[in-house]
Amino acid sequence: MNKCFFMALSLALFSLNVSAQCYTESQQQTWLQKAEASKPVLNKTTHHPVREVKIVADANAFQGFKAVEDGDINDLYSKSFKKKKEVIVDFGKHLVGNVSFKIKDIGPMQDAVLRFKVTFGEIPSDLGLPVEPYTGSLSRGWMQDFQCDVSYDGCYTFNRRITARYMKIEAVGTSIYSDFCFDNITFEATTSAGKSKAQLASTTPQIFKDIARVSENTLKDCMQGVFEDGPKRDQRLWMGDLYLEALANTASFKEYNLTKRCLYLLAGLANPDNGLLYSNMVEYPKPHAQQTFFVDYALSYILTLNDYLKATGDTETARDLWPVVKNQINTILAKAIDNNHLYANTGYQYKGMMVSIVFFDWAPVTLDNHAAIQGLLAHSIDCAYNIAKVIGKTDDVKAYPATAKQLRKAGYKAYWDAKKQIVVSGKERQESYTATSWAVLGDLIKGNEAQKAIRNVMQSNTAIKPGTPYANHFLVAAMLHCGMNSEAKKYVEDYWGGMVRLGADTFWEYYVPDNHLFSSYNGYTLLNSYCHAWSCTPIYFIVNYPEIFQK
Ligand code: RAM
Repeated sequence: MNKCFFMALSLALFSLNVSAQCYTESQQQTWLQKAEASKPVLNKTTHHPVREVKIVADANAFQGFKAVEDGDINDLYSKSFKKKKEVIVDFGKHLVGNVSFKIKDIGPMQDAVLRFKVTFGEIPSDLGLPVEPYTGSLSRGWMQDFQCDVSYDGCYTFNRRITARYMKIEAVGTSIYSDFCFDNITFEATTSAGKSKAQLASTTPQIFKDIARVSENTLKDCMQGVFEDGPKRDQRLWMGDLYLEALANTASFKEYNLTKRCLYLLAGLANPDNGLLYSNMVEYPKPHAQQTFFVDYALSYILTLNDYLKATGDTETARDLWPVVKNQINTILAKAIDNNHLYANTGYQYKGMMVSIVFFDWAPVTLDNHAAIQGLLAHSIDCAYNIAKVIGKTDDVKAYPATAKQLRKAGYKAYWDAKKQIVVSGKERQESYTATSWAVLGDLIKGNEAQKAIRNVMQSNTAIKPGTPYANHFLVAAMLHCGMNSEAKKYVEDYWGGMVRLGADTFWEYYVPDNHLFSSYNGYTLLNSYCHAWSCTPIYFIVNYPEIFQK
């Protein structure tokens, strides 16, 4: 399913007749100033290639390619590159930052501008799969392939941030009068993460130690000026990704200021008229939002704030952002809940105010999200009420507990097929892992029935499986929520462990075990990001459930 088509299908239209402003300009300016005050200083480390490799086809490797050691890396700094013409270097790990190289004359003298083609790869197949013909649904600009012209000073610095482990250099324009080798190739990596505070018990099985390490690497490389979704692509803050990053951060680096910054940025950029949060924002040249509204992402903001508040006790921030919390819930309740207490995402007129999407996953088949949003909404109301309790605002939201109860009752009635013991969503009674995960997490179904629902959907041959690690996270969370501890452990081991076994040193945006080339960008795999925020959460499970994952 391609992403644009999926988006078109899942569009629901919110129309909001708003009379007064929800936030004043000065309030939002203050939030943006607080975000600025929490801006992290990026830590820098310098790296050089550790080995030379070649990329070879291998049907057993992820996406059909692997990197194999080749040649002597030291030759790069002493022997003719004019003769060698091409090299692939490996920096030894996934890095994000600034790359430069310098060449050194070994011929009579450099007498011309030299031209190179340089291509970066996060994983071996980035350098194995063909870039052209380009059929991706997002900008061709995301591809990290460059033409580099090196003038007489011999130096070249890439003018944008690079995300890679591998670098392929081809000499495409050399001079008959000169020869050269490399003086240096340098990757100055950045992250706003410090040292992880996570300490795993010595009894932790090796596979979970490995999964924890790869989770932390993923999160670390996504932690820049904001919690980015993917440092290669889209290089921005998405609210759904933020929730999972914040959870993983609480379990590891504990850089709470970054979470705080992101919460304030999103609030500062929210739609002042209707109070709703936009789904994502870009930091540069100055913070600005992409003006789309994802209902589930807006709710996950509340989950993020609740987790942040629990972890830090920072009631000042929670008080500041309380109006944002209330506005998300009150607006969604007012605009999208029908008389039967069910979330109904049809029947709203589009009046140019806002386009709303209920996202949940880039699944290979279009998802019906009625059951999932019903569960998430009930859960978000609980989280909002919890925030209200901590900051003394329950008077504002007295009706929330009763509302959550009604939503659960209605959700149970509509989406629990008691006969088949399975969760069904929407008019077509679609069965999916994601609908089930959220029906469980939102307590639409509980206890034994919740366990049955998960087991049954996983045994179904027709139920829609998750497309992303994001949706897989909530499946594991649902298992843990209803006491399926050994199944949760096995799932993390098989799914994230599957990526580790395929050589991942950071976790990927997509991992569909039976279709490694899956991509929602018009099937154009090279657009996928291989260090992706929403994939980083096993560290959260491993740290928070030591009795399950550390024994
Ligand atoms: C993609 C990114 C991002 C996600 C959105 C919905 O663009 O993968 O992580 O949040 O989709």
